[in-house]
Amino acid sequence: MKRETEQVVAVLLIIGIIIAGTTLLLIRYRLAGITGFAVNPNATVTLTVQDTASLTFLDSSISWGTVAVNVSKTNTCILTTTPGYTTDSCTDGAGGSVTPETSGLAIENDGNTNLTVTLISNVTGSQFIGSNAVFEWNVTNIEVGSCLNATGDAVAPNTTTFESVTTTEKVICYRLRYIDASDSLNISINLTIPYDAPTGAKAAKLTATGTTV
Ligand SMILES: [Ca+2]
Ligand SMILES: [Ca+2]
Repeated sequence: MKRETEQVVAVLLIIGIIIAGTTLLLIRYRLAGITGFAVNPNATVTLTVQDTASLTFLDSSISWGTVAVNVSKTNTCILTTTPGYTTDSCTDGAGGSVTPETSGLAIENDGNTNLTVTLISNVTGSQFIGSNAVFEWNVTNIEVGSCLNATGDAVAPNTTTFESVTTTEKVICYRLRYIDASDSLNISINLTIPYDAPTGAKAAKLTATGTTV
């Protein structure tokens, strides 16, 4: 009897160990499964796009060639917005002959930020051509909506009529947009060359500057 009892105990122990082992395996399995569901993996990709302020001249020159002044003591008036020369801006009649220049200068915001654009000339009219010369610029949008005002409304650039160039920086557009469909300005030039202007080659340099706004 005693032996039988011992065998029973031994069997019970073995069963107990198996159950315990099975339980441990189940717990371990469940824990592994729970861990897999609980983790909620996230990934992030971050970067910062740098502002690039860039302004370029699409059309960077006006060349009128050789201008023959009028011998009848009238001024020669030339304008980039019309082919050849025009008498529209002259107060005393037609002038001489000039090589046609059908377009003015053109600038474009080719960066990725809006720009406040200023324009400056290195010379005045009299320094460029001679006494009593007129040297004027006029800035207009090439593409609709290119220029915005300080509060973000679409506006014409700041020189809506011809006005004398300045040798100090003049703001011509508070916000020239960078969006390609609306990012360009035209600079027309109007010159009046007195009949008695000193002869020789003449050159003026205009500088446009864009500042991130
Ligand atoms: Ca652009
Ligand atoms: Ca454009």
